[in-house]
Amino acid sequence: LYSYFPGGPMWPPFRRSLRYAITSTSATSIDRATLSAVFARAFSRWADATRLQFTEVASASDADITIGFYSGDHGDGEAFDGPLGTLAHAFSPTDGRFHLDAAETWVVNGASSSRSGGVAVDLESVAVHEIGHLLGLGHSSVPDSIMYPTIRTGTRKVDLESDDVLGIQSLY
Ligand code: TQI
Ligand code: CA
Ligand code: ZN
Ligand code: ZN
Repeated sequence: LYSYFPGGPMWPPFRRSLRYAITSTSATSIDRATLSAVFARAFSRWADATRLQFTEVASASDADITIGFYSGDHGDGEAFDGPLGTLAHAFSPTDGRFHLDAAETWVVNGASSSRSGGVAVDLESVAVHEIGHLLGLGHSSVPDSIMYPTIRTGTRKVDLESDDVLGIQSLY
């Protein structure tokens, strides 16, 4: 079953249209247009299950949600750890920060972003999971759900399970 963060934080009911900005991409070799497309697809999975709408904006100052790639210690007390381990993290509502570990070998549509030969991590799968956290979902005990706390490396899992849909629909 799905879960929420302690206290059930959520985006308030009068905020059904959320804006996101992709703000820090210098630490990744994935090009900007590709990132826009991947995150747009990831947000649309959640938009399709709710009345929420997501729009990309250019500037962090206009955004509710900010997305960026960082290496190691990046100033929020949750340092990244190099390849594998922590892949990304997102804060609960209404913080809106979503950070990705630039040290991962991110894969988009089956194509790797680096030639390092590291273990491939599917960017869209991680994005769909982290957006669940941004919206207020915790982890689920259903193994096939997006919000299950582990994923096999190299796997692509981007479709919401009925458990994810029930969880987000009871919140929004
Ligand atoms: N990052 C953890 C995660 O997003 C960070 C985390 C641990 C966390 N406990 C939390 C975030 C509680 C919110 C609430 O779960 S991760 C996966 C999965 C990670 C893991 O890098 O380990 C995905 C990121 F589920 F596949 F294991 C994305 Cl999809
Ligand atoms: Ca890592
Ligand atoms: Zn961070
Ligand atoms: Zn998680």
